[in-house]
Amino acid sequence: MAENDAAAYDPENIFAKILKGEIPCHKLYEDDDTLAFLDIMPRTEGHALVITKEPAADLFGITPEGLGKLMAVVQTLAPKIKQAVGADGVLIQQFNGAAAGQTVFHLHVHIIPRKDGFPMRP
Ligand code: D5M
Repeated sequence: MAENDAAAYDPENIFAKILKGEIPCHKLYEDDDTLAFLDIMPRTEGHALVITKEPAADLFGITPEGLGKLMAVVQTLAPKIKQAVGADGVLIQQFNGAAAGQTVFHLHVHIIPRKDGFPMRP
């Protein structure tokens, strides 16, 4: 974990339980450092999440190296998802803290494919 402004990490958060195999997910990709799966409340078709295996509550709880690995997976996976659902663009989104809209306090990045003329659910 990074030695900075990191928020406290709850090892029983929902994504930690997915990592432990205690609750299921629709897995898209996995490697030693990351797991990607479909969002259970998709804002568009193909809405996916990429999470770290390193226990970090948010962006500020991970090392630059770990963050690099996470974003490298986002960079590789996003175009594949975009192509799979026939999207025209892809929104990459990431929240830090409840005030910013974060609801699951385990670092994750949203991959949200967007189609021309199709609104995104809130
Ligand atoms: O959003 C957290 C996101 O995590 C939100 O889009 C729903 C999603 N979520 C919550 N529980 C699950 C499970 N069990 N599987 C898949 N997706 C899930 P944020 O606002 O970025 O914290």
